[in-house]
Amino acid sequence: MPVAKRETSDGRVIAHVDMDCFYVQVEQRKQPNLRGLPTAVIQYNSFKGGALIAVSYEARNFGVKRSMRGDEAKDVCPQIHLVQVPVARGKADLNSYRNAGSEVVSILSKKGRCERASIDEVYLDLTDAAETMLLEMPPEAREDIEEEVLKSHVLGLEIKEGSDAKEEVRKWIRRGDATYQDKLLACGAFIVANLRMQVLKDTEFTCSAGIAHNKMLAKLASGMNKPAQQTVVPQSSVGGLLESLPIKKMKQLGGKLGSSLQSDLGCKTVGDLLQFSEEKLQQCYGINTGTWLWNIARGINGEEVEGRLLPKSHGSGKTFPGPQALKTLASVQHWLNELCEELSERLQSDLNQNKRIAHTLTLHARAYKKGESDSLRKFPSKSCPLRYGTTKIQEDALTLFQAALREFLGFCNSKTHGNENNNWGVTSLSVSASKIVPIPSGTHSIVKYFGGQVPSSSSFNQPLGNAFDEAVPSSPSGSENCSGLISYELQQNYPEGDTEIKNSEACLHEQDPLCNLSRKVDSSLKESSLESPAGSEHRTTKSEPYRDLPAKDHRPLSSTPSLKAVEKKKTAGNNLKGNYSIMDFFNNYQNSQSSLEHKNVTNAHDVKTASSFGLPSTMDSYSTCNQIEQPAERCREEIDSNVGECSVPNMSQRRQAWDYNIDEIDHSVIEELPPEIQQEFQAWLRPHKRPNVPNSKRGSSITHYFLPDKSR
Ligand code: DCP
Repeated sequence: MPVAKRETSDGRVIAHVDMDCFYVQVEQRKQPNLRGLPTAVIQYNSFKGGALIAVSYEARNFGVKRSMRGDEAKDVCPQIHLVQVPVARGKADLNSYRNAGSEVVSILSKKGRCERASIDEVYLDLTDAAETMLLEMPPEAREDIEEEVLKSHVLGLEIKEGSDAKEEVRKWIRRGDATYQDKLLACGAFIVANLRMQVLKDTEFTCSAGIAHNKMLAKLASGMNKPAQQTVVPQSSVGGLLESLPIKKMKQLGGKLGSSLQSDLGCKTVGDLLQFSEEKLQQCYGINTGTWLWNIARGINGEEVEGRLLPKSHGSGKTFPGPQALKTLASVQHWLNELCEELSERLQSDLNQNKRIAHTLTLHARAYKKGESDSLRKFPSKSCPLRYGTTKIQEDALTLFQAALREFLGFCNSKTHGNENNNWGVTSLSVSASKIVPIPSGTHSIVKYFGGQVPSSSSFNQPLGNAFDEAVPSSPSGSENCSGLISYELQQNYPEGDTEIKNSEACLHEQDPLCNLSRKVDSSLKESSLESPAGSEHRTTKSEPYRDLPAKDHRPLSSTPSLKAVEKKKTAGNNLKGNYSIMDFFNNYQNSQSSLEHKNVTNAHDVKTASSFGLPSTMDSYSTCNQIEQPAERCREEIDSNVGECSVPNMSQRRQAWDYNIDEIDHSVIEELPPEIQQEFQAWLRPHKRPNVPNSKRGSSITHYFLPDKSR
């Protein structure tokens, strides 16, 4: 949902830089003989010559479009060069494109705050650099203006027939009566032109850019003059730009909201929105969206450029169109394994290179169910805490898929499942890792993960910093949380599959392992379904008694989307920061949990419900209870019988009391931690190590988390 943000009244210079036919340029750099020739990058699919995903401007001149297949492209442009996207694990390998994007980002980020918005686009806040330039060398004082600056397009600048466009731009840049904002934009034109030239010099890639006073306008402008050009949006031209801009062209209006504006309010262009009052738009679309619409009609957008050079999430996906749809659990598992392997590699390299860890694993899929009118209904996205290690990610992704499939199909014993084969087909699969946070550097990090109080003999007695918010894992909100780079990749960059796994067909009847597993997962879901707030998309399904569940399936699963719940959860957790995050962190690395743990572990829905009644959520209770020196069973009784016993106001007190014996820590659990944390952990443990501590001394609540897992 769009978020309305007030715009600062100070002048700003924001640029949106977008690479030109990016994958083609990357391939042309690999094969310089293709430069200047009509070229397209295709996915490796053999059907009608594969799908085009990037088309060079030379090929576009012949009428080649991205929507075409290779054969069609050859029809309209017989001399076109079709380059296949690199392939790994039977799917497109985008690493070379990602790395090329990173090269560009490292150049662009030198001049101001930089936000990597997708694999090939970046926002820059150049306000400071423009202000400095304005002070040191104002545009009107410039005699020599680089060609690249003069080639800028300035919206609203009238270029009379026969006049020299570059001369007009020079005049616009140097005019004495320019507003302060326009002077800043003129400086922005210099800075961006220089950056683009630098990118070309260092990477051999061309890019285009939009320069405006906010992100929305900069993004609109960057696509107006491509390739290798830049467009400036002076404040005075905003009205004219939006007046003729088709509603669907505006970011965030391409979907249902845009359609509703067209059909319900009769708006064809963004400018048409001007006739509606803010109140009217709020009545129709809610307070926030209404205000946002009122703002965009006037070109107002206060969104900040986030300083983010790394992706918000990682993902790996693949589509299986038409006859390639996956129809057996075995084939789904095969592809999930491939996707998870890739995801795991990327998580590992993010950890190694950037010292970041991801907290949430999400599975998205598209599927159909044969012979039913609702066969197009959405396959639910599912998420759970992310455990590092390829096998664990694979296991968890499969469990998520099974839970989602079960929900998608309805009850396991419904008639449709008797005919076990070909009742369903999966046309796309993806796994993503989100909620990525940096591991704080140095020894401080381990303290952060431990929620404040570390053993008194340790040298890490400092209280927790504010890193706990970061470490709080939460349920992602489906695609909303997979925004930015990864959402783009997942939604648009799927290669098409050409492999059909002919393997043992999955069975969906009562005896089927999937049925059993799904039931188990449903049971775990039921825990939260019962408490789901009204309106939640979470679907309650038939469930087995909770006590029958094997520990393995007791990890929390949450149905997406649940943004609001996550927000609530954050609020509810404000007083609980440290305690909350450490428990979540270690839960992620536990292979199994006891029934008690399951009972207490929750998902966002639980949190929302509990919080809304002013009670600590079950998760809060979970954290709280395990931080005090009490036997776990006693604590559980307290949760069950009197939530107030484990209530929020006591948190700080209890946090102080949290302590445990080093010897109680099961080292096999530590081995599952990210290497960085392991190292610190080991260093931290060494001085305390005392062999042969009798079991009877193991009394603290932390034991609950670190005891060896007997089920393994
Ligand atoms: N991409 C893809 N599948 C899509 C759309 C894009 O794999 N459906 C990839 C290939 C593109 C890259 O993402 O090169 C960037 O996408 P853009 O939409 O920015 O398009 P291009 O950079 O190719 O061209 P343009 O110059 O029009 O921006």
